[in-house]
Amino acid sequence: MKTKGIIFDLDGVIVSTDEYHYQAWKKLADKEGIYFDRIINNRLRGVSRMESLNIILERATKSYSDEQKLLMATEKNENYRNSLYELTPDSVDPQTLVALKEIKKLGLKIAIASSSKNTKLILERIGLIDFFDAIADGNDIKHSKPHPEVFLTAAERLSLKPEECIIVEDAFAGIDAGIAGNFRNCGIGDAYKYDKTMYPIKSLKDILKYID
Ligand code: B16
Ligand code: MG
Repeated sequence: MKTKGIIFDLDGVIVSTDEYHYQAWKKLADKEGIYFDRIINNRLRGVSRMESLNIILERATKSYSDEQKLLMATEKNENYRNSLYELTPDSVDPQTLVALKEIKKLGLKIAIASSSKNTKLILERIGLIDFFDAIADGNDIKHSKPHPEVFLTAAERLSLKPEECIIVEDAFAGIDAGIAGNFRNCGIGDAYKYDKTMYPIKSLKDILKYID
């Protein structure tokens, strides 16, 4: 089916907020004396804040109550949000902007589909809040990736069918979510090497090759 829309993940695709997530989780893990590294961090890509914390706590030597977990997730989010104020429009790779404008020029619709509840703040900071035709984020969904809900919501807001869209992801969980929702996918960053990635891309401009 002809491609009519591209749905982008945010963290790790449009902007490198994935590094801020890592730094904020690392600070929390170090404080609690829990081993955490960048390999484990890759498992947090695309999954919700609380699911991320539960993955980190797999290495904990003591157990935590739900109340303690909530406090930890809140503390991490406060540190993470403080780092988001470092973002400016210059935080977006100029090549990313060129690719997005090129896709729009072809007449395709574009959307953001992110598990993050901080999506709007990030898009405001990088000056792209009004750039996309639709936004679906962590505030709109019950299930985070690998569930397809966020991509299905974005496609619906674009008034497109999943088969008419390509999703772009850096997370294994995001690629799985796209497949579960019947979307074609491009994998960038960590997802470049994933065996379920249909179109591995090094840079966003490579998407143009897969638009039919
Ligand atoms: P927040 P994405 C995801 O965003 C991140 O990849 C993931 O690491 C994070 O836990 C999740 O958002 C929730 O983020 O704590 O800001 O609500 O990759 O789907 O854009
Ligand atoms: Mg991501």
